[in-house]
Amino acid sequence: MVFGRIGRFFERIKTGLAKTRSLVGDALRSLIGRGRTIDKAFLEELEDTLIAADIGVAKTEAILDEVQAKWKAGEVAPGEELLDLLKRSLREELDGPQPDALNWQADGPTIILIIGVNGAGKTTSIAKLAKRFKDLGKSVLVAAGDTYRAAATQQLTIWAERVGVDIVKQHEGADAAAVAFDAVAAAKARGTEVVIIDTAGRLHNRDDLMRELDKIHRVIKRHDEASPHETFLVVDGTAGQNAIQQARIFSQSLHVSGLILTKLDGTAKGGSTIAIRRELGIPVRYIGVGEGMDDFQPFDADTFVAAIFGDEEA
Ligand SMILES: Nc1nc2c(ncn2[C@@H]2O[C@H](COP(=O)(O)OP(=O)(O)OP(=O)(O)O)[C@@H](O)[C@H]2O)c(=O)[nH]1
Ligand SMILES: [Mg+2]
Repeated sequence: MVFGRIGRFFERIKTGLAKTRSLVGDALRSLIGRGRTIDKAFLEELEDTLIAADIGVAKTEAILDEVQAKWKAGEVAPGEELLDLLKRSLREELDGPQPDALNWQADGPTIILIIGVNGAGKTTSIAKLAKRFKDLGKSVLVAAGDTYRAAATQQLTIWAERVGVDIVKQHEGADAAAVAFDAVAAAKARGTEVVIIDTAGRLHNRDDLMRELDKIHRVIKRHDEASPHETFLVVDGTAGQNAIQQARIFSQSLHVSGLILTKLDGTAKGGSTIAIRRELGIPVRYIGVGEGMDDFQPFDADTFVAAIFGDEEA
């Protein structure tokens, strides 16, 4: 049974990453698979292919250096061996905690704060996370901490109903920190195991936003000094360098424990996962591969690389 379930997950991630596979995996396979000699012309083509795959300039250079060094030392042969070297290098870059290995709390709720720029996919990812945790047998409560827009609370309410989890919310314009405080209080009273707090992606300016996040921190710490136990930064995986830049602002102001990369289904830019992970230095914890509540995957480097290259399950 368990294997069947994992198999379905793998099929889903393969489907979700289909566009990335044709740009990244297939391109690299067709360039390298022919077993061409590793000369200057080949390395230039490899560089172009890696850059086109959006894995970032830094990682591209690191790979080229490694390939050249290993080739000179006679440690790698063209063709399959080189392809394996490349996959290994990508897996190492993406490595992080085991899937779903969060900072789970044994007594009291595990509090997860979700942050990110507007439109990145925060609210949808909260629904998916709630579903994921529910499937893992945990009780979940979501907090409508984006009080900036009435529609934000409404959107989360609909998701909470669909997924079948509790929600704590207030009126538009309410104090987001008060919503977060009440949500944790409710979870403690009800014995709920996980609280996921939504936040606004946009306030009037960046200082407002950071002040609000700061305040949420302060009030939930009144419940539990160690909270939030996880802070996930949601990043639109299709937005390229711009997304990295915006994400960096958050990660400089707050401790971020993990990334959720969204919208990897509609794009060939899945390779940017590597660039984002490298540039922010934060492990990827989950990825979104569609708009539905099951279009979500705990991130695993081996599975991700296998899916990109169209390999059998890792
Ligand atoms: N294709 C695809 N669409 C996604 C994914 N995740 C989110 N979306 C879509 O992206 C849009 C924005 O998602 P939201 O969850 O509302 O984003 P948000 O960060 O909460 O936005 P604000 O609250 O406005 O800051 C919605 O139309 C979602 O359906 C994904 O993994 N794949
Ligand atoms: Mg939202």
